Amino acid sequence: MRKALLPVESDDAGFTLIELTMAMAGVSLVMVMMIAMMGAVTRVDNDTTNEKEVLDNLRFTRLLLEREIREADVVFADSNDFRLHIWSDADGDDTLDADENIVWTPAYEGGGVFRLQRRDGAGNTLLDDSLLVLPADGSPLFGYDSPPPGTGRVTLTLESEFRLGNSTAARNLVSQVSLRNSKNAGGTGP
Ligand SMILES: [Ca+2]
Repeated sequence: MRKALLPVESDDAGFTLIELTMAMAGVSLVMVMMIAMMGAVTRVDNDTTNEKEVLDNLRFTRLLLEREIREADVVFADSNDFRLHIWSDADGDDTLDADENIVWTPAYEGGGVFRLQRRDGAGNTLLDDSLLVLPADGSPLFGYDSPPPGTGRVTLTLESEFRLGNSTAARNLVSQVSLRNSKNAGGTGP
């Protein structure tokens, strides 16, 4: 009895080994597929995170500039496509105080990328977080409805690049801001 059973047990063992090998191969295949899928999901997730971060920064920069331009009283004549020179009479005393004499210019970081820098006459300097590039469509950073100092509305074109897979993509935000307190509609500033 016992002897008769032995070969059967042996056969069972061999069959189980083949089964096990096949099962392991199957599991390996599924794991490889899962890892590949997770890689793809992570890449898409990274792209989305990059784009979201860039857009969040751009929106914050736009908010900062919009608020400042809206409150500005004068856009000085030396303003141009890449330089915005304004007077924001914060204390309303009709006098140009040092900290109300504000210049926004690009500060180049290299590699075609720059940050906006805000300087005032009191020596305060602020460097914005957004990494900007020149607008691909050739739009100026600062556009004017009428040449400074007769400006009543400033158009901002803020553009950033972010990684998309193995390449880069660009997003821009365009915003038109009217000077609410304009003292220089007639074209004369201090
Ligand atoms: Ca003042």
